Amino acid sequence: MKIMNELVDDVRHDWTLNEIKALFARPFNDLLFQAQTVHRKCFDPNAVQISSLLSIKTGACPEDCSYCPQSARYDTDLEHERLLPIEEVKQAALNAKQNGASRFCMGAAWRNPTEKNLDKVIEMISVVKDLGMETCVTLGMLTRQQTQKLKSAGLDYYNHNLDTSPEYYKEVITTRTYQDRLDTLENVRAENINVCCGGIVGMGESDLDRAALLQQLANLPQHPQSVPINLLVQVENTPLYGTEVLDPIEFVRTIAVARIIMPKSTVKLSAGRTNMTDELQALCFLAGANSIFYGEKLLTTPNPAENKDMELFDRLGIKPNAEQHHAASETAAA
Ligand code: SAM
Ligand code: DTB
Ligand code: SF4
Repeated sequence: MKIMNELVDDVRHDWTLNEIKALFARPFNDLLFQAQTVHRKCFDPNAVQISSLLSIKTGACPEDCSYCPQSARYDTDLEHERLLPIEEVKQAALNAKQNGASRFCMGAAWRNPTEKNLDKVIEMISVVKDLGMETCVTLGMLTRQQTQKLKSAGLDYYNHNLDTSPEYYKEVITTRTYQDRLDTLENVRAENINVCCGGIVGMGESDLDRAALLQQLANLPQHPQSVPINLLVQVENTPLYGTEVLDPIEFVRTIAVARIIMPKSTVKLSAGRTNMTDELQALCFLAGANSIFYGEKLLTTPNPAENKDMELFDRLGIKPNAEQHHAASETAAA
């Protein structure tokens, strides 16, 4: 019981920017040791959860997110697709399951779903659940009525990212506000759906912006159960194409600080892995990342091949999808 209480006490929602900056500023070895110590207290250090992604509606998005190849405003050579037929989704989920994924995440290039489209997505959720997989969707902004519907459909996770700090946000997106995102997250939490919420680094933000993003995430009323840390995938003709590439050591520091300040959350090493060496990914796992997107494609951009990831896991002695939590997790109530 004592251990449980100590772990519960570790979950703080009052992190100051100075505390977070001080973590970032620690000598690298000290920071990694601290992150790995926290990680071992809450998780099996050798278990990594794997999710597969499918874009169920691609491109022609009305938003202007300057990192995103799916915005209608940028000429990115993407083939636009209408909402995929349910059979195609089922087949993709089945393949993902056979390849070893435990969660299937479906993404749509919408500002928000219409009721008609939401009903179609709900059918998809139920087909994927019937295959025995966990479900996650990312569909843009949601009302409370819509999160209610998704909860009734048995959705496990909703992905909605804060993307960056409140200050840098307006440099990246102008068509919806930071508060819009916080409101959607509130609607998801209110229905006890697990929240998957993180951001993107390497968008030209400052050190302070990365610290402020993590502060926002850690000071939400509940830590997101899953925290994706994406490294910008630079796509030609998007405004952020050509941005100076982030120092990989800074990337590892970002993972480590996320692990320390959100000790019971799964930290997901997300987009950008095709530009990372095996050694850099190994450092990310050492820093506390314990989830990845798996399969040759993210939504529209490439991701490492399945056999390459399995080979790396094998070399590192990582067990895909093994039971992760040592203690009661912060998972949303069923
Ligand atoms: N349209 C919905 C939305 O934005 O909420 C859902 C899909 S959107 C593509 C999901 C997330 O993917 C974004 O919030 C962003 O964090 C991430 N993302 C998009 N393009 C990316 C890129 N080029 N590199 C890294 N992450 C990216
Ligand atoms: C998240 O944080 N990263 C994933 C998932 N959630 C939906 C998406 C990454 C997208 C990378 C660009 C692309 O493939 O289009
Ligand atoms: Fe649209 Fe989502 Fe891409 Fe923004 S991130 S342009 S909302 S698909």
